[in-house]
Amino acid sequence: MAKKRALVTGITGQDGSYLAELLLAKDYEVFGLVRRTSTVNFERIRHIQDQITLISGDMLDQTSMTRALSDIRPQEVYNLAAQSFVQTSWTQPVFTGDVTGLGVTRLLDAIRAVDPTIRFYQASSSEMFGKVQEVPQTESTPLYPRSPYGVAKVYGHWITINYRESYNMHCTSGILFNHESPRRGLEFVTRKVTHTVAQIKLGLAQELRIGNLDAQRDWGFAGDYVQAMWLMLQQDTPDDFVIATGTTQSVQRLLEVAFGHVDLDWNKYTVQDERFMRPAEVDLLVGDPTKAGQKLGWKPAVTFEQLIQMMVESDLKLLKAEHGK
Ligand code: NAP
Ligand code: G4F
Repeated sequence: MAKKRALVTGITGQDGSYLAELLLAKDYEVFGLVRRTSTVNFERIRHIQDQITLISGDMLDQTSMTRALSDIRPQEVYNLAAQSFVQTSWTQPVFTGDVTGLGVTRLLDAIRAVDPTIRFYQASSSEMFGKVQEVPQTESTPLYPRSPYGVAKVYGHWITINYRESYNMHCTSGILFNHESPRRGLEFVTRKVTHTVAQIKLGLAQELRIGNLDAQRDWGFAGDYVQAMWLMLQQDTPDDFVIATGTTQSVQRLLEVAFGHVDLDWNKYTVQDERFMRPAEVDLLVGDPTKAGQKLGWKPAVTFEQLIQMMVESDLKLLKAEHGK
């Protein structure tokens, strides 16, 4: 039997790399849409690069998507591409709206034109809940985004539902809460903390400059969350699903666990810095993954403490290799 084909946008990102590994393990032919950059940034997929096919394309360029879909003829498309850093969305609001919001419509419309039977996954975000209207947040919690990124994701979420309802397409939206890993970008708070903690432990840095310590997030492991993405596209009926751990931790708790893992006192090394405060904050995110548990049989395996310890260990290893320690 011919292998199933999947196209992943954002394959060079954190989730794209874990999802590509999962799909390969499930014997898919995996294709990734990658944008042109002046330097190659394939670090996260280098270990599987000979097993996947990369296609040139951009979320700003619908022609490139139509061409990719016509050439590949995938059965499944996972849209993970986005300008995904919330802080940057205040300095680049129009660009964020174009890539993270309108980009979804470009891709959906390319699918509609090439093959409307393709199953589509949209990477929606808990950031859409923003100023939360209820705790915990479920699939039916009203949305109240608090950043240009959150607003763009609301657009992407609703256009996914709209294509499902207008054209009867298999369009599914995963509302994923924060998920992290050793492959997380260095600008996000978990990785910034674990990387700096490892630097301090090895004598390569003296302090950690940080923003709001009171913000609370529902943090899970990216490796667990990509399994939910795949499970969603195996359902007969497209739907929306919240993917979360159901527990929440503060940024201060993150510091305690990360510094504590290497026997350091976070208080001695941490400096609050206005530059990392946001014009509008999302104070408390905690998701209710009951529906995903019941319908997908999904549940997270890695705890918050295990996740942060895994990330600190990985950063220690990385830095020791880089600095010959
Ligand atoms: P990430 O590491 O920032 O990866 C983003 C990916 O999008 C990268 O591969 C990037 O390519 C690609 N991309 C950006 N602009 C593009 C463009 N114009 N055309 C084509 N590709 C473009 O993000 P992530 O953490 O893996 O998240 C994956 C998706 O889930 C994103 O949509 C994010 O918004 C969403 N999400 C993430 C979380 C989370 O906690 N991680 C939670 C909810 C939702 P380059 O390598 O070239 O930059
Ligand atoms: O790690 P963060 O930058 O992630 P944020 O804003 O929650 O967004 C991530 O998760 C979303 C899901 O809800 C995704 F959709 C999105 O793409 C991205 O993956 O910040 C987390 C919290 C914020 O409240 C921020 O104010 O940490 C607080 N924080 C405190 N000090 C900091 C810092 N965040 C960063 N990045 N850097 C700091 O120094």
